[in-house]
Amino acid sequence: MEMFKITLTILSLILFSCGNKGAVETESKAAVNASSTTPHFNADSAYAYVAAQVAFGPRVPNSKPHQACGDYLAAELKRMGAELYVQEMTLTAYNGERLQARNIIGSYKPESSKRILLFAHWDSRPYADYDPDPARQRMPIDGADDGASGVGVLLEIARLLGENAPDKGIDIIFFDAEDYGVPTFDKEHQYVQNSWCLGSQFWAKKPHVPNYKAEYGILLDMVGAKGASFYKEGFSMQYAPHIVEKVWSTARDLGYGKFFINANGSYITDDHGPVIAGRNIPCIDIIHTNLDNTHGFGSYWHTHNDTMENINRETLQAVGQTVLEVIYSK
Ligand code: AHN
Ligand code: ZN
Repeated sequence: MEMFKITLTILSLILFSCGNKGAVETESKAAVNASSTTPHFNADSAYAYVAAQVAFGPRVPNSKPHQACGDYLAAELKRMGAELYVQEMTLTAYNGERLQARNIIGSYKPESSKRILLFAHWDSRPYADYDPDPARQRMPIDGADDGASGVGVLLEIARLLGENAPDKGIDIIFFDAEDYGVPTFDKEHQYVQNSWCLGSQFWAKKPHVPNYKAEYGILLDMVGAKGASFYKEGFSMQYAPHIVEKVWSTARDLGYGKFFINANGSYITDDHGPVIAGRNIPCIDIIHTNLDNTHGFGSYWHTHNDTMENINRETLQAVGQTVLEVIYSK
């Protein structure tokens, strides 16, 4: 025992006298400050979450892949330590069809009154109405970017929230039936209003928590394509210009200015609309647009080319790390 004590004393003497301890300590403190408390977004992990959704097949309401993918998303949020809410709904589509749908919600720090809402749609479009091949326009699409990318980024953020408790409440909502809007080939129903964003319209009228309120919301829609460009979307600038500035300047500071373009974009019908109008929550939409195309989106939009081949880790990284920095910073 005595021998052991002496050995320990000698050992600590050696340890404490080795090198310039003061300098080492200063250096490690600086490194901690520089990296702040924001966790590192793993783009490989996000990519795998996008691929996992696409592997179920098109997530069209009333289909087997939709049911299975919804179960998977709910189980993942739960596994990542979120408090889970599943809002089941029967929605009516533009053509009168009844859709069995679910909004899937994961909450971190549910007791906190200061909250941030992050959301994306998890369904995929039942049609490829912009596909160049007319014979395939009535078939559902993979929706790797249109749907799965936003959910994939948010699942990676959920994983990190489970490991690094945030200092404020965070809600992640996967809205259903965003992409069931009237297709261009259906001449009978072109007059139907509000055919997009059915799940978020339902939630805005009946949120998962009565009187739900958040400080602000961030929608991720088509955030995974190679070479994506995110312009400052019209409704975002109208209702949440301070959040747009915060997100775009954070992205620029992180070195992602080539994705987050410092210029205004068009007004887009999307899930942020019902959340802004129905809950009075300022929201922004991070969405890839491209004005070279008549419809204003990527050339693969609502076609059979919206596949995993188009998904790029660098884009997922830019969006995921930027959103993380915004929600972990003061
Ligand atoms: C319209 O084209 C009306 N809205 C685009 C919203 C959307 C569709 N996002 C993904 N798919
Ligand atoms: Zn779509």
